[in-house]
Amino acid sequence: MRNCATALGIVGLAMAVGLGAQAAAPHVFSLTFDDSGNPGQDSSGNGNDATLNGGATWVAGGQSGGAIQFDGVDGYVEVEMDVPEFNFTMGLWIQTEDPAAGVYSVLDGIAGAGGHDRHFYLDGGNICFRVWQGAGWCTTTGVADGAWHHIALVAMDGEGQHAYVDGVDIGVFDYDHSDFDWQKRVWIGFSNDGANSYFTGLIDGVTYTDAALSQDDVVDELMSTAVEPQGKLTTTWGGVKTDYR
Ligand SMILES: [Ca+2]
Repeated sequence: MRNCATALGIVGLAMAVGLGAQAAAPHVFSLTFDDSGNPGQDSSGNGNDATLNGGATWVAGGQSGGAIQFDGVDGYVEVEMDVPEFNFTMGLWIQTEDPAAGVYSVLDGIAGAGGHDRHFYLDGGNICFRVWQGAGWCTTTGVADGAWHHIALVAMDGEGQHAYVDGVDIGVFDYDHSDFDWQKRVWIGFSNDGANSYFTGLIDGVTYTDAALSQDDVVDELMSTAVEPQGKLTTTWGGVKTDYR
């Protein structure tokens, strides 16, 4: 009986922890760009604030609240930190008409000097990814139509990569983690793998999460970071948004 009671206690504790954790995914950083006075503020609580560099400027009209506008020349947003190589999820909202833009990457030195990895980039308008030592891979999903699209990549140990656009599963790839463990910074609005390395357009709601999120979590925990009560998305995801902290 005593063992049974202990087991029940553990189950109860696990449920409590589970319930407590459901409100927010374990973001390494979460950038909403909503504060014009401090646009790089990390809202994850981890203090991994971003800096705006070159032709990257804050604008009021984002996917939700403010966003960052990138000039396609030398603009990028940087989070200078080490991020997980295993069981991670990267996500962000983009609005662009450049079919060959670099979008998001993890770098050693400035602009990828010394190594670069975990690329989001466009090729022929379609969203592509590369997690080293896996090869680059492209989906057949176009996102360079000038509309807002949410893009997420999940790397799950033993499973592989899953890509999502606007919450829809749009592709898988077998390499399940990154071997690039000497990186020092994350750049938003840039990828060495894009023919145009620097992004042209708007980016909002950027997350790096220390977990391989499910498709439901991508919708609940990533897309909602920037969803406001306006337009079509609210109708679709409004019930979910109220759970986000
Ligand atoms: Ca925003």
